[in-house]
Amino acid sequence: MRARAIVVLAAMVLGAVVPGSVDRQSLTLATDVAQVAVTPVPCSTSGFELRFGNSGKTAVYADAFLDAGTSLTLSRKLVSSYLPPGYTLKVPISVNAPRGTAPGSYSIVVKAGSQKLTLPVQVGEPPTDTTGNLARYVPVTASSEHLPVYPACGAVDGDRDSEHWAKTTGWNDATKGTFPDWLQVAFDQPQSVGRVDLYTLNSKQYPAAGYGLKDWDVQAQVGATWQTVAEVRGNTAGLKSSTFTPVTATAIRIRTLASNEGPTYSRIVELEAYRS
Ligand SMILES: [Ca+2]
Repeated sequence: MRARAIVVLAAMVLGAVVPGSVDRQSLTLATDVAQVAVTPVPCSTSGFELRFGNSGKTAVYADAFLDAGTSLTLSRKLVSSYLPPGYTLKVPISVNAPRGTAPGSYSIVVKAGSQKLTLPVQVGEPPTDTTGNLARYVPVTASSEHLPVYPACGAVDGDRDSEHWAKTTGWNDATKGTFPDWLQVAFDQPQSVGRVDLYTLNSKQYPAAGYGLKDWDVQAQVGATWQTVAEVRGNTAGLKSSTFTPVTATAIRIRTLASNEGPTYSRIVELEAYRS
């Protein structure tokens, strides 16, 4: 203790800066791009790399604060790090815009010490589906998500290929052994729906009969109430198409009841909804 006290005292006498006392003037902020373009769809992969550096001669602990206002969502709003002298930390930041975000110019402001950086963001028009699939590009939610590789948005990304499983192109819940789970898509305005196609996991390694969804209900939100419009039981196929008398729905939900693997997980590679 005595030796340490002497070292600290010596540092104070010599005017040295010990880590923790931030030399705010030495912090640097930069990005790898001059602007971020964002498409307001689920699973959008827009973003940038934040370069947070220390140009000083002493190590610092420092924070960078990111603010995107209320329209955009960021994967991180705070980057806290130890920054050795001359070191630049590179942090990937993803940027998303909810469906319905007005196309136009936005910005992200990053602050660290006395430094401030403004990064322009351009939000584009949402893409238009040309296949008649009402679930494509619309907001999707789930009872739980097994992140990071099985997000709910993977079930509406247009990729039906089970060989891409575990690469964010399908949904897997996060409550092993517990059913029911649910996956839901919500429309901008009421849509007439008469058919729902569900692609469950069916790869060479993980065939549907062993790992796919076995039992589920197809439900539609009509007005304020949820109606069960189809019941699937004992499924062993990779694709199950459910047709029913069309309903005018604001949302479609898959309520999962059982997997062919037994009490494990719900797995949906793609969910599609059509008028008929
Ligand atoms: Ca998919």
